[in-house]
Amino acid sequence: KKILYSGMQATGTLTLGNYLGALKNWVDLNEEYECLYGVMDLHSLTVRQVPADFRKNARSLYALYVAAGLDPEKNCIYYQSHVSGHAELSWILSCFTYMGELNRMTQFKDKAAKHADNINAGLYTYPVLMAADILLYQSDLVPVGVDQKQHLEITRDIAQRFNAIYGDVFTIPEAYIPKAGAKIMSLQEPEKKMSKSDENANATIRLLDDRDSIIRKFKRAVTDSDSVVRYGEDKPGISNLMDIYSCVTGRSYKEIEKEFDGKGYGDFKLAVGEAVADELAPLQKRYEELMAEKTYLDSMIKANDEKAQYYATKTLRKVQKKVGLTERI
Ligand code: AQP
Repeated sequence: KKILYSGMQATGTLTLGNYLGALKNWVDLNEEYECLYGVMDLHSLTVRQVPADFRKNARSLYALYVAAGLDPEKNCIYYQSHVSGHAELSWILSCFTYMGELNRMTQFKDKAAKHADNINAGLYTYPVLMAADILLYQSDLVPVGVDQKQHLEITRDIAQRFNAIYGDVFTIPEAYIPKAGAKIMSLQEPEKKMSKSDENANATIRLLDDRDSIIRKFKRAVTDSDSVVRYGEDKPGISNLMDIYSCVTGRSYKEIEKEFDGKGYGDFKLAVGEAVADELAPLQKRYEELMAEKTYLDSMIKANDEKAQYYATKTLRKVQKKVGLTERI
């Protein structure tokens, strides 16, 4: 089987964007691949975290992966920080990455603008750590939202550069970007992507929001002064809601336009809210069960950390040898 790798940062409760852009597709691709999913806690440190909240978010993220349908007995779901190879490979790869390349990363520019008081070196070298995550497991496929496309490209460039010098050390990974849901936008500012760290509660749907909040947030979603449910660049708010509705119900834009022909935005928003709440209900129930029962997750974390460590060490030793670091006796 080919290898699939992906992960998310533990920077807050996941949003519907994280779910439709990434997590839902992970579940769909699950059978076809040998899958590894990381709780990317080292990446999360690029933004200042409150330690106790951070630990809770990491655990909650792990439980959400499982609640969404990823079986930790079949998939390697582990904590990035528990496998030292990520940081070690990241250092070596940073010596094969040019400043000019990193300077072109749009996510760095966005995040630097957002966190102007803490533009740290980790934020800058974030794509190198991400390359290490992926290359460490010889991954073939990396399902991500469209915002991560550039990071996948730099990962491929670094791997190809390394392979050109040392032979076929790394598998060159492909990005998997879903056709629908790759970029879910904020409900309050539909020109901006929906983001975990958005402070405006009405802008994001969190996977753990209750049914009433979900419906209320959709009711308050910013749209336009028109009243026709139609997909188009001139209608970013409605188009975003259509995108969400389409992902959740499997209906095409055309079918949605027909369904709401002659009806107002109120009916449409309510339908989207209800469809999303229905989609998330089973996940939320499973999540509560998992969080209440401590030992199951603990044992899965332990077993999978060890598994990830085993794969990672294999690649890391090979890389160390290739670059000429002295082997351990
Ligand atoms: N709005 C989105 N639409 C579709 N996909 C999205 N992703 C993120 N936002 C959207 C995808 O979710 C995965 C996890 O992302 P991450 O945790 O690595 O961080 P991120 O991309 O920076 O996501 P956030 O939610 O915006 O987090 P913060 O606020 O902490 O920066 C990725 O596959 C991403 O593409």
